[in-house]
Amino acid sequence: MELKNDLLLRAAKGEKVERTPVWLMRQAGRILPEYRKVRASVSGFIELAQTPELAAEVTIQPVDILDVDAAIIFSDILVIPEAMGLPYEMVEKKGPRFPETIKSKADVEKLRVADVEESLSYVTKAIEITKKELNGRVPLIGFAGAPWTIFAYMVEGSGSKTFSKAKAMLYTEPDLSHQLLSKITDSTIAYLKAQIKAGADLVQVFDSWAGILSHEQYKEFSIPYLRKIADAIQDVPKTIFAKDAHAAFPDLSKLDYQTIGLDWTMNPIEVRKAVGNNKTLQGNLDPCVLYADKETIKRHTVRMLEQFGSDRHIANLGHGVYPDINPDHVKYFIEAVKEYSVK
Ligand code: 1CP
Repeated sequence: MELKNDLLLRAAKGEKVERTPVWLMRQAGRILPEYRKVRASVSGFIELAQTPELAAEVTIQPVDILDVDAAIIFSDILVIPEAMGLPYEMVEKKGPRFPETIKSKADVEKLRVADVEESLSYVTKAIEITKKELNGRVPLIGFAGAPWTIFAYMVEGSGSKTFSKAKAMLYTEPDLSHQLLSKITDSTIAYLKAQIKAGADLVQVFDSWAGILSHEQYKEFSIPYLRKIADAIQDVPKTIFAKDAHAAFPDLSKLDYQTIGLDWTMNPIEVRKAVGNNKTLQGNLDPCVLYADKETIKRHTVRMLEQFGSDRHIANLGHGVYPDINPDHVKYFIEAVKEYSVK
């Protein structure tokens, strides 16, 4: 199926684009009343994510309503631990929780490498339905968590400000940590390959907790696994988003990801110097700008576009959009990118 709008893919590959493509991290499942309506018709997030027709419906909502240049499949990074044998729950208003966590060698050995066909076919089905219903309007982004970020949830058992249990394991049990990271990596590679086979046009790896590791830890416990994933996936462009990983750009830029995501604390001009001209950069408006009025949103968006320049940029926020942001303000951002990035 020929894509009618392939701006995202061309920008990722470093090809010429008429204007900068734009999408938002967490664009599905947070801000739209249309999402909340679908969500209220099922028992919760997990049922929604596991019902391919509904997952496809909420994936497409931002394309219809916000007019973004890409869809991202509605799922969660935590489907991987579940497929490995460590199920999660979504606690209303609080987020994910693992009833069991990884504490010992026996726990790691009990885990399996995910059998994607058996455990994650609801995601690949949702991708197939979404691709069909999108009918080539925009590309579809597949995604997974980075091995370190998945490890953090599996050991900690929930979200955390410090992830101190997970970080402690890296210091006290480095060999066991590598063993767990390897299993997660193998699962992730199989999972991303299945997403691509089902129709994902680009994949993004979310290292949301990159920034809590020391530089040394990041080099030892995240970079090698990100490299293994990048080298194993060759059919579509790849994006790495490593939140708060300021010191990691020289290492990240050596990996085979065409696009590097920036959070809002990062300076696009400095990052461009650190990674060179062969990468596309994605980001990085502070999501909180979207609480402000239309003029303010426009001013900050234009400044962001100027900082990145007109080539090799995919406009986005510096992290996910917050649930209480007005969808109209999201539209102001998207419209501003479209209007002011035209060559
Ligand atoms: O629009 C989209 O992108 C929707 C699909 C999506 C994605 C890409 C969801 C649905 N989750 C994610 C990724 C995700 N999940 C990340 C990486 C991106 C990021 O940093 O934001 C992370 C860290 C998670 C883990 C997670 N899932 C959290 C954070 C927990 C913490 O540590 O604070 C939470 C709150 C969830 C729940 C979740 N995931 C997605 C939705 C719609 C929800 C809310 C659940 C509900 O509706 O009850």
